[in-house]
Amino acid sequence: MATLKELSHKKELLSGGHRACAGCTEPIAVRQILMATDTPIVVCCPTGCLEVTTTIFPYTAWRMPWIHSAFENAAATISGVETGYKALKKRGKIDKEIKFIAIGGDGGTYDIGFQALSGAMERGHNMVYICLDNEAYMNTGIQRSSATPKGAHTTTSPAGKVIPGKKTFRKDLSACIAAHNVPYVAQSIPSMWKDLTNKVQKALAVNGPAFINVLVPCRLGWGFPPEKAIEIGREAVNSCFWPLYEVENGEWKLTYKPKEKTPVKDWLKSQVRFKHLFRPENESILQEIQTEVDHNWERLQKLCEFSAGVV
Ligand SMILES: Cc1ncc(C[n+]2csc(CCOP(=O)(O)OP(=O)(O)O)c2C)c(N)n1
Ligand code: SF4
Repeated sequence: MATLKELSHKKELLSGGHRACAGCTEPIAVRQILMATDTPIVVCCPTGCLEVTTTIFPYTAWRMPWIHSAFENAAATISGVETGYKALKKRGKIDKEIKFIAIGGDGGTYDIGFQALSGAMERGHNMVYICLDNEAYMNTGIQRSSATPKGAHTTTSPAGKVIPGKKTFRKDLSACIAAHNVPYVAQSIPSMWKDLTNKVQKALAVNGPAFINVLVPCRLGWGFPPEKAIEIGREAVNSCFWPLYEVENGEWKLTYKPKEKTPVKDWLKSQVRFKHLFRPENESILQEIQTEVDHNWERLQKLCEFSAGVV
């Protein structure tokens, strides 16, 4: 695996000068993703923060072939491109090794693009789908998605007299994709660059579909100072709210175990979207969130132990 020094010498495939907010972790994640390979890549992005901030007409920040597709069908678009590539290769019209990646937000992945993603995974395309999960529809003004955590304030789950933020827990999309029995599924975060670049390398190396769910702290929707973005991501991992693991050919493995599991309220406290949860009347919600995180963490560890014995 490449060292940080080696990676720093590589040409950046996403240029500066894009329009993401200061402190946004999406461009950081994308740089890490694109650094993980020397093979030429074609990327497809549905509508979302990454797309609107990197492709303001007539400019592009992508130093590579890049396709924009509708909000609902990035996985279908890239699987079509991959199929076209295979056909050209078969006819001897192309001999280059090329990799195909779709990168969507949680709205375009957990919700509206879910059918396209599920279909592409099931058909077995040689492609990687990466979700940049900032836990809401940020580009259109911070509306809740099925990835938004319970209790978060968004413009469509506003914390006030009627509701105390989002009422339901988040969807476990990584487990949904693992249930498609694809060769590689993982969760990662740009706060742990080595974890993310290793996982992208593995995902690109498998013959078949791979999926990586990347938590990307959003300074605007989450509400934190821009310089805290990487630290806040690390806290999500250390509290086990966002565990780092991979599912390789059916075997679940933790790729990072926090030395000390921190209370999830410390992570929640760092963000404006959870501010109301610290009022005395919302104490029980904090407890519910901690119970859910503990339960998911226990279950994940058991899955890892169990699958190591049977795969
Ligand atoms: C079918 C459809 N519905 C709604 C929209 C409007 N729209 C564009 S981007 C977006 C939200 C994107 O959210 P997400 O995928 O989470 O990406 P983020 O902006 O948070 O990075 C919405 C609702 C659209 N373009 N197409
Ligand atoms: S709204 Fe959030 S995800 Fe979108 S560019 Fe700004 S910080 Fe990044």
